[in-house]
Amino acid sequence: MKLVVIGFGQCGCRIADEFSRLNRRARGQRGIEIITGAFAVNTDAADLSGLTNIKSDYQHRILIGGRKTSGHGVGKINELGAEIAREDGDKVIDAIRTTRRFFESDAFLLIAGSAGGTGSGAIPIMTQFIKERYMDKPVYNLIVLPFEHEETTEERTIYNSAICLKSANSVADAIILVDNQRYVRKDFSLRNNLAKINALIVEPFYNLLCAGEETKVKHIGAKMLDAGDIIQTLVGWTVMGYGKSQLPLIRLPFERSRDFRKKSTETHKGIQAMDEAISELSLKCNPMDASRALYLLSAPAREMNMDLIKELGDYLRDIASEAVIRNGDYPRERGVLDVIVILSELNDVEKVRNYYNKSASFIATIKKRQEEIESKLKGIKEASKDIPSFL
Ligand SMILES: Nc1nc2c(ncn2[C@@H]2O[C@H](COP(=O)(O)OP(=O)(O)OP(=O)(O)O)[C@@H](O)[C@H]2O)c(=O)[nH]1
Ligand SMILES: [Mg+2]
Repeated sequence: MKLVVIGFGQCGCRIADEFSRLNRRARGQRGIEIITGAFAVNTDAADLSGLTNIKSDYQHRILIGGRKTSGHGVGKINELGAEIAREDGDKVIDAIRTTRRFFESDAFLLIAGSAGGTGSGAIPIMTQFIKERYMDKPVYNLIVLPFEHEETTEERTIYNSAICLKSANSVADAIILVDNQRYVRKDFSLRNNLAKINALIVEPFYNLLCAGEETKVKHIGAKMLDAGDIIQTLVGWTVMGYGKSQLPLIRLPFERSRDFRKKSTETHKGIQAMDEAISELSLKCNPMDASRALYLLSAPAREMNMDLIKELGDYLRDIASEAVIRNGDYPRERGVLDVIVILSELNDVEKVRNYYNKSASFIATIKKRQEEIESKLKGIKEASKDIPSFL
């Protein structure tokens, strides 16, 4: 599957930059293209300069809202981010038009953090713009939710996230939710290592996008997972998971592949990887709420067998029993077996619901505060009524 990737704001741009790196890896290691165009859109000029992989010309690193922000961002005011996107959105459309291999793209992936200003406001507006112009291609969002410490220290974090998610959900074909906090659960040092988190967010896309682009027979599985399967799976609220098991690099001659012990070890490793994918989903959710699901098993050809694929299917069927499940196998890497799981068309996401609930009370607080300020201002104005003025 080939994507046009567009990042908005600091978070979105850095992750889009990571996708650009992923494409270079696919080209170098596998001779495959998975990204037809990668763009970074921001109101902050310094952030755009800090990227490393996306081409550095003005049609790939796109500065918007220059007049309004003088290149310094919108300071978490996502209403301003949305307004700027409405005014400058054409710059992005013009840039997409220059993508040489645009016609080969299967879908758009727009990326942003929900808690900031630029990305949070721009992503729903640009999703709508792009959908109106390119009706034949799905437009997906990947939205990054804030760390817990951001939610507790800054009220605007939750409010921004709620507006961003509600707006995006009304226009995007699917929203892949990624919770920053999930990535620091096991390794707290990651809180300060966004680059590492970005690499982890993007990693599952490597095999997922490559699998359907292979042309060499030895890399085509018994059931090839292609763009059609992915497009059929991605609908509405979506989460992804990724798990990996190491395998011995070399098999000794006496470890015959028909040995029953070896076969049970393979199955065990496969289940272990899927277990990890499910427990490390990009956002905590209940798999029973998914109406669609997909899994892709990538492993050396000789480690894969139909039993293993079936076992993985049975496992997923048990935990996501309401879902239509698609699957694929991808004969590839030496020494590792990995499993990617997508749960989509989720009919409930607790975290999103909580953002909505908390924001509803926040809106009332803002209104009350605004009224208090206005009444105080009125008081001081009233008191100054008889004082002469130089102006
Ligand atoms: N995973 C990840 N999250 C990030 C990154 N940069 C920022 N964030 C998160 O994104 C949110 C803030 O959004 P930003 O992208 O910095 O904001 P922005 O869109 O640039 O908007 P303004 O700076 O307000 O104009 C916070 O929740 C951060 O934790 C990143 O590189 N990776
Ligand atoms: Mg910024």
